[in-house]
Amino acid sequence: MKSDKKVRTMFLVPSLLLLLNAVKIYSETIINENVQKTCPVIACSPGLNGFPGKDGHDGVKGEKGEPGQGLRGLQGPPGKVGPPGPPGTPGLPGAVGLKGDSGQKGECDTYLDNSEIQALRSELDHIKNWLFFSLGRKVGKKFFLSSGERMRFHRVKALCAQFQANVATPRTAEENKAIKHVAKEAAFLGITDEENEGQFVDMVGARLTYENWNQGEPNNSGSGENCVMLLADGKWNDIPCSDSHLAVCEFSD
Ligand code: MMA
Ligand code: CA
Repeated sequence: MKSDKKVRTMFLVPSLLLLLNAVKIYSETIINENVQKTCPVIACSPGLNGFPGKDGHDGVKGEKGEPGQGLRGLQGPPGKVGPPGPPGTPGLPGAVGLKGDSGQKGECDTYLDNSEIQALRSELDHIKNWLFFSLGRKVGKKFFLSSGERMRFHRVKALCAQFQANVATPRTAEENKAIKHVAKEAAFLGITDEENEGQFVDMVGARLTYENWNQGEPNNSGSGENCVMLLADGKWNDIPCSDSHLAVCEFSD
């Protein structure tokens, strides 16, 4: 029995030593793991850390940094329209334009045919007749009209000329009668002897072919009488051109 016990002991002792060694290695491993898990500060620093201190004063502002390397953002929407600026200086005059097309000659003739023109002429004659009936008198192609105003001879000439007319100058007894009808009072005639005393002529200097002097006229009375007036009865008298009498003009078609 003693020998069995020896043999068993010879085998058991080394096994026990191996087992002890394994337990030792295992227990050290567990201890190291627990230390790292439960007390990292103690494991890394010799003492306990205090509470964090107060914030320090602001430092000096640093220099502007370099532009960032990031991608540029999208362009923003346009800003509001600003107030209008002051007006600019006037521009230079533009170039002269091209010459226009020549108008069509006689284009207006196409607007009225002959019958229409004839109708207008007829109406114009109609209106003239009304005028003569109420204000004037027509003899042949001549018609006489009075403005109803009295004025000196040179003004009568100017007034008639203004209407492309002439001072009333009777060439016949009929015309003389027509002028008497138009003139409700004494009127100047287009006859003078301003150029040659005693030589009465018309407004273009032509000798008279018809005369109707009152008895004893022309007498160049007083300081001189170079103009002629039509009396109420149709007779003529020479008078000063500076007198004022009715203006009667004669118009031709
Ligand atoms: C006025 C004057 C003359 C005219 C005589 C006629 C006195 O003068 O009208 O022109 O010849 O009368 O008596
Ligand atoms: Ca006279």
